[in-house]
Amino acid sequence: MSDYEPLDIEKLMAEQAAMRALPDDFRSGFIAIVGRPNVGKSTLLNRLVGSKVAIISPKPQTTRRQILGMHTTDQAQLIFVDTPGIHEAHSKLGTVMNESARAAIPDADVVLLMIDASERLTSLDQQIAREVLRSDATPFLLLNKIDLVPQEQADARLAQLAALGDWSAIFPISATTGDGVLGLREAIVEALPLGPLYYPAEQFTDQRERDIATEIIREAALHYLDQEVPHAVNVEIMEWTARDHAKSYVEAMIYVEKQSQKGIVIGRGGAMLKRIASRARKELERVLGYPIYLDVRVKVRDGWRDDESWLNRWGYVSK
Ligand SMILES: Nc1nc2c(ncn2[C@@H]2O[C@H](COP(=O)(O)OP(=O)(O)OP(=O)(O)O)[C@@H](O)[C@H]2O)c(=O)[nH]1
Ligand SMILES: [Mg+2]
Repeated sequence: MSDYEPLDIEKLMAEQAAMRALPDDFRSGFIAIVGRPNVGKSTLLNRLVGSKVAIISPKPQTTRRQILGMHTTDQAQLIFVDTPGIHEAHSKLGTVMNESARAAIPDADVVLLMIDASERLTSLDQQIAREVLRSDATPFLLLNKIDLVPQEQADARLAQLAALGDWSAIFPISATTGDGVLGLREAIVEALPLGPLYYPAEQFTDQRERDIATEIIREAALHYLDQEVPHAVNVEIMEWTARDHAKSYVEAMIYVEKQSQKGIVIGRGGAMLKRIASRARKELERVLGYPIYLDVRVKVRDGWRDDESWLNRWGYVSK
């Protein structure tokens, strides 16, 4: 008996045939999505990919690391890189998040700088714009959430943004309604270089099921928690037992930074934790497509956001 999976020759041959069938003018490349927290980067990623790849929340600093989302057609492979919102960091985690976001810029073929049409333009937006324009990537500026503002306000903001620098193109869009997103995707394909398939055509993210699960549990926690608590939450999968023809068993730990936060996450008689776990389980089953038995507990790790060993353990590293 070998320890290795048997080779699936038919699958390999089909993959090779697919590779051979690539047209000569096939395009591919990396498209970084950057901007301040909460501007809608992850919402756009999910829409461009057509599946839920990244979690979304109205609270800032939701995304904590680079997340890849792929979209492959007969003509092109678009590899989107969602990044953490660039912000003024107050912890090691914040610093690492910013570094990881900035690192996506020089590696990209196209950079999408996203601005929230419903918010004022800040000096941080201008600073990020300078960084994007300084890179060799094709710079696209996206004015997002145009569904939230009157046309005149969007027009005024577009004029302001045009003055920020020499953009290859500026797109007013709504990541939520999809307005303007198809046109954006077509322009991205045109801006990509000729290139190979970097990932199998059917792959749409670089995350493993476990990574997706930790994020979805954190998304549910973010949904119910307020103020400082969401930022102090981290999730780790402790056990994952796949069972054929039955529910997979998943044990997860929610870490917080203080005893008082643990009390809030558990809630009176465990009510809050039940709500978080129930919401997370439903979403996880929807995304993964099979039943899950989810057991969630809570533990305190004093000041983990400033503790390098915990940050490393959870894979929060500068890319
Ligand atoms: N009305 C409206 N809301 C949007 C749009 N795009 C995103 N949002 C909302 O804005 C909030 C933030 O969205 P995210 O996609 O999590 O933002 P993000 O830029 O990834 O945020 P971080 O990960 O924290 O940097 C969520 O409540 C979204 O539903 C849009 O086009 N219109
Ligand atoms: Mg995000």
